Amino acid sequence: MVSTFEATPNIALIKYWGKRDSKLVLPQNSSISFTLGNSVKTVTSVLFSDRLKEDVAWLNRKKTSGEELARMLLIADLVRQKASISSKVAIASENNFPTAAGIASSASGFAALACAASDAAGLGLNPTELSILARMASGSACRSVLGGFVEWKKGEEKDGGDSHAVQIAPASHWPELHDLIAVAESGRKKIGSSAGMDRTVKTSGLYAKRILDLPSRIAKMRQAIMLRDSQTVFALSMEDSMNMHATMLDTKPPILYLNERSMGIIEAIEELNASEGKLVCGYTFDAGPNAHLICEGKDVAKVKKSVAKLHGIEKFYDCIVGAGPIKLAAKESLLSEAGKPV
Ligand code: 2P0
Repeated sequence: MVSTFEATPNIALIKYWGKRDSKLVLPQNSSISFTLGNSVKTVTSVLFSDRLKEDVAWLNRKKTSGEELARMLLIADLVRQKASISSKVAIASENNFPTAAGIASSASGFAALACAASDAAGLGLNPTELSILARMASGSACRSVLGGFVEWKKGEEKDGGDSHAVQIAPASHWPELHDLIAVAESGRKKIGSSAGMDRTVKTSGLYAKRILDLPSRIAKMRQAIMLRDSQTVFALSMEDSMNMHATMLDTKPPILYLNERSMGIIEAIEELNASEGKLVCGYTFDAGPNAHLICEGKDVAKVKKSVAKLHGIEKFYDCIVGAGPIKLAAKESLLSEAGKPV
């Protein structure tokens, strides 16, 4: 039977950038995010069937090969192992937003794939097991398996059994919070996150200080979220994003994800906050130039206006805090029962 799930990206307020174990995808530090709702999403269908002649996967209606296919099959293989099945797999996945452009398409993609594959194989995994499964393909995906406000606990165990996401608070805890994504460039990023973060861990002198500072920043962020203290959440988000991008610049050779449009957005938000006499918005950037503008619903129009006037802003996505992956009905499937794209 085909299983279809929808999952959404998440935006990290305290970032993951660096692994202590590349094979098991174990991070150097814990991270905190909220799962996005109401806008950007991935839909993924999975079928395990003895009638299929080969493993096959489509991403955005294009048949995948090489590394892209291998990464999707990594999840399928883990599921086959757990379920003790040897059937071939068909996977179809679609994003309604730019892929691999720093809007966390790998987070929503692998969260949806982990949910759909384990469901298609009848595994019935709990959220912790699903989070660990998604983590094996992409670190940030382990956070998108849960809704609301999420912490990925870095864990201590060698096998990664305690490195998974936990929910800090459900989406209903802070429904006024938005992530207004300003798309400054929708092309694929030049250097992938995995290669980029490995290079930062190896060559950035600033990185050790970041890792030292993170436990206290994480504790402060967790508390500020629980108190819905927007001033502290915005301030810490900007601080952590700038600190992560500083370690990227300090990487040899340097990694530059921000472009002149990103810089323009930073200036515009700094001016807006100064003119309001308080923080109405906190900006945060992932591995790409697109800005995530964290603000409350009442200020979205104001924030959008201050950024929309800048040259080259292609598009906005207005996201709220989302409830996490959902199983879709059979009529929403991207695959036929024969494993062909529909
Ligand atoms: C994050 N990013 O915490 C950080 C902020 C990008 C910058 O997680 O190598 O695609 O697959 O584990 O999860 C992007 O990295 O990397 C990411 P892998 P992933 O959201």
